Amino acid sequence: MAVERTLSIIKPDAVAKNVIGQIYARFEAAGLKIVAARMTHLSRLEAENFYAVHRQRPFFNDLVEFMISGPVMIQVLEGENAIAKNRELMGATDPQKADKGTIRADFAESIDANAVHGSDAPETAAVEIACFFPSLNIYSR
Ligand code: RTP
Ligand code: MG
Repeated sequence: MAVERTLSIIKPDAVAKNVIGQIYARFEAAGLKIVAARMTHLSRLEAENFYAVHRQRPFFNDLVEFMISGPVMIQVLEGENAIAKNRELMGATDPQKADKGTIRADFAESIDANAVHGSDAPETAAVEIACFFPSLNIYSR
């Protein structure tokens, strides 16, 4: 299986809950290595650009408001099958539907405040990583 990179964001609700370390421990236990990380408070423009694919959706404004409601922790995860593995650790978008033991089942409140983001495909992972991390700030093996 190929070694991949994926972009992960710990969203404002989970940062406010003080569970960054607990979420990082799950990445590490699953064999995903944190090869870049930075805490930031997204601007409205950054959040709008990041979720641009959802611009026409009815939840877009709420999503952007939520993503700029507090600081976020952004990281690049690296490992075998990292994109799917991270999505598996995250659980379903709606925490009510997320499998037991997933990040969203354990730390998220609602479909809006759902604790984490993870890239959904190699193409989006590449774009999202480039958006937040110049390659010289990624510390791979
Ligand atoms: P994310 O991009 O944040 O990792 O989440 P996802 O892939 O699981 O879900 P996606 O379809 O990409 O949606 C992005 C975020 O928009 C919010 N959402 N609300 N009210 C709704 O029906 C609805 N659908 C999506 C969620 O907060 C989701 O994480
Ligand atoms: Mg998504």
